[in-house]
Amino acid sequence: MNRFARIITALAFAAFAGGATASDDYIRDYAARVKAADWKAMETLTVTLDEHSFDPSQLRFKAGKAYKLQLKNIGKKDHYFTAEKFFRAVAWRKVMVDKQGEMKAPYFTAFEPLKNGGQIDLYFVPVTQGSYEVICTIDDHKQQGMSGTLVIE
Ligand SMILES: [Cu+2]
Repeated sequence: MNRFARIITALAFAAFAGGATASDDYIRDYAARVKAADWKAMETLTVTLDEHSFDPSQLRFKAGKAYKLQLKNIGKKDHYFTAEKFFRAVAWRKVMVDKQGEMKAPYFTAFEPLKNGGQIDLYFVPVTQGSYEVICTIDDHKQQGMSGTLVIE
């Protein structure tokens, strides 16, 4: 192999190695998984955001089951519910702000229910088993206690 071919081979390998990984993947067949789930048996869970906590801070989900996760901010400050890896491990049906609208996308990164009662409802089917971190990314809120764990089993 001449020097040029060796460089090309190295570049091709680097491109392959730098391709999709678990951390930047998402549930590509989400529409089929959402359709297959039993939405009549949907379970509703609520997380309350406040200064400076998620309550509860640990949630467990069963893969394949339909969920509505309500995020309610009862605090005096805005807060984030950021769980990038978890949000790529579930099949999204929709995200809803009651009487305001619905959003649909293959995956999301973060949600910010606004202070003094803001609420966002997430509809999804958990897929990839694992333990995922959720944090509030505003200022030092994570250090003050706004972190939690979302488990898919
Ligand atoms: Cu916060």
